[in-house]
Amino acid sequence: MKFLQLASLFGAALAVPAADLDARQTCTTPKLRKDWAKATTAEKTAYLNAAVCVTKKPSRLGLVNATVQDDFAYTHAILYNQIHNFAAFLPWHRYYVMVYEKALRDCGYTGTAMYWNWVNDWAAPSKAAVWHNVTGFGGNGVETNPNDIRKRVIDGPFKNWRPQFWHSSVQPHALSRDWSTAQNGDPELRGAFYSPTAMVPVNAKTVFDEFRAALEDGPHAAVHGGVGAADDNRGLGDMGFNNASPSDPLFFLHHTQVDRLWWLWQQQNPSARTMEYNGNSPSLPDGSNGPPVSLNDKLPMGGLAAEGVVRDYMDVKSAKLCYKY
Ligand SMILES: *[C@@H]1O[C@H](CO)[C@@H](O)[C@H](O)[C@H]1NC(C)=O
Ligand SMILES: *[C@@H]1O[C@H](CO)[C@@H](O)[C@H](O)[C@H]1NC(C)=O
Ligand SMILES: [Cu+2]
Repeated sequence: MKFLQLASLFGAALAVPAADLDARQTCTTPKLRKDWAKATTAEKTAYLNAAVCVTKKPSRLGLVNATVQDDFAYTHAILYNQIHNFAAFLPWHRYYVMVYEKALRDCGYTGTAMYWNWVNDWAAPSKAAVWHNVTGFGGNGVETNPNDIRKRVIDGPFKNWRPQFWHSSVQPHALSRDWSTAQNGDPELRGAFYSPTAMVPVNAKTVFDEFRAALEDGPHAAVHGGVGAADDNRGLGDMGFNNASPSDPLFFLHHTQVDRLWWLWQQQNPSARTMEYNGNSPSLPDGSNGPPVSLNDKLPMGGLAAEGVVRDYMDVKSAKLCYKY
């Protein structure tokens, strides 16, 4: 009798569909994401080896002449208007960085995503540890080809990496960076836009979507432009105003920092802010406001990974994320 009862309990448990089992998993040991500048040489080397591997593995999406790194750039470019300039910017990129972390693991990496804390480097961004030619991502680009005004990265582990995409079109080219120079007493790479002083009004926002807009339009955009768009906004580096900006592996250290800043904002009032999600969806074709966003909104991942739901990507300690800073 006892055995039968137990057996039927097990039977009931086994009958739960796999998706529900997944949702019930808990996060007991969140993995720490580290600051690149504070990681050991061995940790940086392990990350870079896996990141180079991602730029060499054949596309999983079946893109011609392309690699897994191109899959990331392509997916970001195709979904661009659905994942920027409104609330989904934060949870979508949180999920996306996690998908990249998984791609690094598929290349033998056992660590976690890392971040470039550009707030610490704002006064002299060109001296940041991330640009090191051996234990970093290489530095600024230089003009090497009179027929291509993009500036090629010629040092570091990605000097031979050739992204396939430029915006949404096939345009194979060498990885490029085009740093903004120091101007009017401000540091190079637009550092003044992500200094501790510049961060004060961003972090002081008290409504999720106002924080999202201030972070996205301010420091987030300044780092893209500072690394990839020189002084004339032409966007001649991959990280510049280019919706295939994930072609530059540095993109993921930038976005892990954006993610960390959101997490820090949530930590100012965790009970209210961890699940706070608001604002309007992108404008409708007739120009009117899109509908208000919801925690039940979908997060498309274009075949790179399963479609997600916003609710599962709000809390870094959720079952699907399970990390800490
Ligand atoms: C793929 O690469 C080959 C050889 O470089 C080239 O001839 C072909 O046009 C490329 N196809 C695409 C779609 O880029
Ligand atoms: C890295 O930069 C240093 C200093 O400029 C230089 O001496 C060294 O040769 C470079 N190493 C590589 C692998 O590019
Ligand atoms: Cu983006």
